[in-house]
Amino acid sequence: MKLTCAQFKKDFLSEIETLYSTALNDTSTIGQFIALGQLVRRYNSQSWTRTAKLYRDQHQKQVYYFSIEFLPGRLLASNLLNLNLLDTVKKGLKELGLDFETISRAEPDPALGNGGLGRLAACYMDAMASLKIAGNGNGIRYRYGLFKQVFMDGYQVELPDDWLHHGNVWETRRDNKSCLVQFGGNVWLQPQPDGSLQPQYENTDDVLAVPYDVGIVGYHNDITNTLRLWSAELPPSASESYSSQEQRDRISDITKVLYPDDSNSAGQQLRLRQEYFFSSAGVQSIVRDFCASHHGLRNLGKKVAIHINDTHPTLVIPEMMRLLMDEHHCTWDVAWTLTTQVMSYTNHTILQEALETWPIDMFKGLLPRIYQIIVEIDRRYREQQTPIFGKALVDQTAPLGNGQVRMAYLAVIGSHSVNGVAPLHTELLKTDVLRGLYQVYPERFNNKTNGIATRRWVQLANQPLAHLIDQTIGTDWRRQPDLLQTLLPYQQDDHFLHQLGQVKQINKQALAAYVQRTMGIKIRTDAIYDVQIKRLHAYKRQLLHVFEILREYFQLKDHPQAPFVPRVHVFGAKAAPSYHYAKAIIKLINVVADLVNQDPAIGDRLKVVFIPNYGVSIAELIIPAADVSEQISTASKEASGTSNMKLMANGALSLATYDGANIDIIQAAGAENEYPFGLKVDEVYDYYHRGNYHAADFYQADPELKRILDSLVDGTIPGIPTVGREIYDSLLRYNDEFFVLADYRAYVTQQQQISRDFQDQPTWQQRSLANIAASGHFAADLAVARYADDIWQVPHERLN
Ligand code: Z16
Repeated sequence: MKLTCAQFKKDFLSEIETLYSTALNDTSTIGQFIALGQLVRRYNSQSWTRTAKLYRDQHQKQVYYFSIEFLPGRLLASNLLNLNLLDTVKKGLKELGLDFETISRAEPDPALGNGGLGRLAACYMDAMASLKIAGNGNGIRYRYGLFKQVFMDGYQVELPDDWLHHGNVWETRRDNKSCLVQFGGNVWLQPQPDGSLQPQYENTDDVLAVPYDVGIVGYHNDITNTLRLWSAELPPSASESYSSQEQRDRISDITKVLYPDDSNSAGQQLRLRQEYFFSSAGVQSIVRDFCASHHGLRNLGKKVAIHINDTHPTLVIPEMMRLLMDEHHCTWDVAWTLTTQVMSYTNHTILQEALETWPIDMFKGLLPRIYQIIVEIDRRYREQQTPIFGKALVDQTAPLGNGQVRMAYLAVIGSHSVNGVAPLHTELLKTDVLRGLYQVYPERFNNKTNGIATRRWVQLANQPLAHLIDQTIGTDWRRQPDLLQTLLPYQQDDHFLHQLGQVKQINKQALAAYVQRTMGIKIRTDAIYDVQIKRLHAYKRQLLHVFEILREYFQLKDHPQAPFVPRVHVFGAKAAPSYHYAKAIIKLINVVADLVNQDPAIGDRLKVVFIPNYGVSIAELIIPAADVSEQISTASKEASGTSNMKLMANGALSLATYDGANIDIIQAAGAENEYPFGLKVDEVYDYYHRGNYHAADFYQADPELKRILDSLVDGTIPGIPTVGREIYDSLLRYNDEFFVLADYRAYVTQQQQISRDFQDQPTWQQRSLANIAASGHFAADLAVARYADDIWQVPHERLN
């Protein structure tokens, strides 16, 4: 939009006056943020109204992205960027004596997700708006986001994330769009005069679902889509019957807090309540809007696409069946055809412990009518498929089995599409986790490699780099990230490579200042910044990285005079509060950090910084400063990864196993520009099948590795008698489930190569550039365009 600096200043001062009835210099930073946020909302409000009208007038097919997590990050700067107001606002604030970055940091970072899955949903919301897709998010407005992490004595301690303390400037509560969601009670089918059966309910727990809508601004295109987050409340009419505090709490508990489990299913009844709550409210409001727009229900599949992000929203399938049959009197067959036309499902993991199943006993008590419908889905599936595929395969793939509701199977059976998030992952779905269903429905399976919002992760997070790119190839890459590949010829331009190095320096200085200010650790900016940022999980193998740190530490202790290329190891990671082993690794990293950082013999050559409370905002600070991107999961375990893409786009070289999207990154940028290593999926699977992995052999055969393992238990690393022993035992007594020892030597070999290569800065910058130039492949806009073409079948704007 168009706005002069003078007008902005006037508007801002008037907003301050309206809100606070005082002078600007008498307001707090959070107060200034809120005023600025309100103003930005006002600037954009007509766009939001117009967008809704545009989609209505054009009868556009609507996409609804259902996700139990959305991790949008702070919205002030990204909204301003997308509205093309960022420079005007920065300038105007400066003229008023204010600093945009300071105000921006006052915005709470909504941590309504655990990690990759929630962040992916947010990147896709941004991409849908930027592609003019009628895209809607549907999720939960958690009162408390993912816990705030602090370290006490090196242990993780979790504190509540009170992100709504000052309210949320970006949301609009829409009472008139509320829905009732029913839990529990008894249900029976009452025969009707026309012979149909109508369910009757008694003693249900009714919950009011109130939506809070957030505008999602498209990039320079006057589009504002909607992210709808539901909050659970007491139904007004029922106030008297919910007299006890306990009953009130049971309702508000539904949306009180995000479950902090990443790639793991907690299996709690409250989680199932959350899942049905936002699935039901979302589907109800879709069907309500659809009927209001005068489309006959038989057109549902032409006008609506519902995407199921991981299994958490799978109950949209039986919920849609329920609405179509019980409220709109469709036959089963009509309802089923419509439902499967509308639904599509993304799988994000092959880890067994992450695949959701619910005990039938719990399920049918909480959701009796939904359970009846699943029983019928199961019965028909068996009836139809047994003659073709035989009883064994059908037993193994039916929605009900072993006393459980199997959510992934239900999702595949009730959708027309199921996709994995990287080529390897999709292959493993077909051959391993969903092998049986792949036999039944081969045409449903497809791959959609993940993508990232280049706008947030380069344009906003790395403005020095963005400006250098602008000066070099012009600004079109900001709309079309694949144009980044036109940077590649500058590999031969010494001046450009020098500037690229300077950009990295600036970003390292910013990170170093943060680390100094918040942790009191001084880090040099000429060191290699070796970064591993992701959830703490055994399969992600932060432990392997710790072993490298210990190797470097012993090297410096043994050979203090030998040349050593300075390194800073940067970690960011939260552990699920109930994940004992992950917490042990956190303690180990912190203890090793202290040991190394305090040792005068080490000086500033080696530093370890474990930045607490990793999240989107801290990622925006770390990623632009990274030289090395650690992507070292056990092959087959990381479905895709997305920090690998963000780090690549910011010029880091990947030190990576052949897992998830690492494979595609290595392919896109060229193996000569990365550090691939380690077991391939086939080798990992061979070990499984032959049962011939013996971790102790690697320990015995490699004295350096033996010394590192022994240091966990022999007092070399002080203060970890229990934790050290637990980790040691996981490797030697319990045979190293994730093949850390098998990959140790290959990993270290690449680390040593990195230290040599980094000293040749021009060559290093050439390779950094190769990564930046190839990163356009992984733009969310491209990924979402493929979802739009292949799965949702909705039009989208071309990417130019
Ligand atoms: C999650 O973040 C992911 C998978 C999952 O089952 C649950 C959660 Cl909360 C991650 C994958 O681990 C990661 O590899 C992938 O890049 C990401 O989802 C987005 O697809």
